[in-house]
Amino acid sequence: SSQHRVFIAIIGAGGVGKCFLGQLADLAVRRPATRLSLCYITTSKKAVYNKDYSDISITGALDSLAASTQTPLSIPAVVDYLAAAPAKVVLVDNTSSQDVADAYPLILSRGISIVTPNKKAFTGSFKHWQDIFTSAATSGAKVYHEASCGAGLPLISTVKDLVDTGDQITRVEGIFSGTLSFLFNSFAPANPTGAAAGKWSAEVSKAKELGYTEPDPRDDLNGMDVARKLTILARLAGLPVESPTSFPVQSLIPKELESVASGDEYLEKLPQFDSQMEELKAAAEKEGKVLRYVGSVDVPTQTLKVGLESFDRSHPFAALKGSDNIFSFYTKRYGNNPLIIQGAGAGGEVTAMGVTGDLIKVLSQI
Ligand code: NHO
Repeated sequence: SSQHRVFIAIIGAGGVGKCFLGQLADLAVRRPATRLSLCYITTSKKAVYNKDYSDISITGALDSLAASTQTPLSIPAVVDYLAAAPAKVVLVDNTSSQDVADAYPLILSRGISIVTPNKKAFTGSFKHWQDIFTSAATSGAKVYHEASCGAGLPLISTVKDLVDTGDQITRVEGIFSGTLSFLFNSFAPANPTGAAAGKWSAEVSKAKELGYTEPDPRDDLNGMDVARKLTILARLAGLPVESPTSFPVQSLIPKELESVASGDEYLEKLPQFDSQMEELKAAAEKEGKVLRYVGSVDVPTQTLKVGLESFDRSHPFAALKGSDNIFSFYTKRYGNNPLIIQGAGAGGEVTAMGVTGDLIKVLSQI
C-alpha cells in the first residue's frame, strides 16, 4: 500500500512505558497516514515479538506481555532483529537500564532511530555522548530524548533552538527534580495551609507511590537525577561536562543508608532519620526562608552545582506547586530577564508525552 510503515520496538513497560503505550495507540488512530507496526515489546522478564515482524496489537500489548512465555532477546540479538526489519524502525527505550544505554551507538549505527526518557545514555562519559550523535549523523538514524529532562516540558528542544539560532546560554538554574520539588513543596511549604506537613520519610514514600521517583528512589534523593539533567543541559549549552559526578552534588541520603541493598530497604529505614531533615528545615525557617533543592550551571566559568539552598518565601522557586519543575535560562538575547519554563516535571503521562512528541518528530524525518 502507499501507507508509510514504521516499525516500533519498545523496551520497558513500567510506569512511563504503560502511559506511552496508551499514547501510541491514540497516535495510531490520529495519524492514519503512518502504519505504526509494533514489532517488539519487552520488560526485563518477558517479551513479545514475531519472527516474521507481523504486527503486535498495540492496545493488547500489555495483555500479550502478561501472557507471554517468550523471554527478552539479548541486546545484540534485538539489534540484529530490528536492523533486518522490512521498513524503518524506531526503538523506544522506556527503561533506566545502563546496558540498553550503552548500546545506543551500536543501535544508531545500524540505522535504528531512538526516542527515550532514559537519562543514562546522555550522562555517561563525554566520549559516549559524542559517539551517540556521531553514530546517528553517520547512519541517518535519529535520536531524541526530550523526556530525559523535565518530563514533557519543552526544555531540550528550547535549548537546541537557542543554540542553533545563535544565542549564547550563559546560565541555567532551576528545580530539576519533580520528586524533590514535591518533597520540599509538601515538607516545607512557602505558605503553610495549617495542615501539618508530613514527615520527610512519609513524603518520600508518597512521591514513589505517585510515580514521580526513579525506579530506585535513592537516585532522586542522592541528587544524581538532578546531576544527570544538569549534565545534559550543560552539554547541550556547549560545555564538555565529563560526567554527572565531576561536580559537587549534595546527597540527601543519610550516611547510614547509603549502602543498604535496595530502594525498598532504604524506604523502610528512612523514618529513623526524619530528625535530620527537620533540623535543616528549622534552620531555614529561623531566617524566614524555605529550603529548595536546586541545580545551576554557569557557562562562562564552567561551574555546575547541585544542592540545598534557602529562599525567601516570595521567590519563584519557593512558590512552586506539586511536582512542578522550573528552569530559568539566562542568555545573551534574553539578558537579565530569563526565559522561564515551568510545569509538571514528573509522572507517567507527562513523561510519556515527551517520548511521544519525539516519536512524532522522528516519523516526519525518516
Ligand atoms: P519503571 O516503572 O521501573 O519501568 C521500567 C521498565 O523497564 C520495567 O518494565 C522493567 O521491566 C523494564 N526494564 C528495566 N531494565 C530492562 C532491560 N534491561 N531490558 C528490558 N526491560 C527492562 O520506570 P519508569 O518510572 O517507567 O521510568 C522509565 C524511564 O523513564 C527511566 O529511565 C526514568 O528515568 C525515565 N523517566 C521517568 C520519569 C518519571 O516521571 N517517572 C521522568 C523522566 C524520565 O521527568 C521524569 C523525571 O525526571 C522523574 C524524576 N524521578 C524526577 O524528576 O523526580
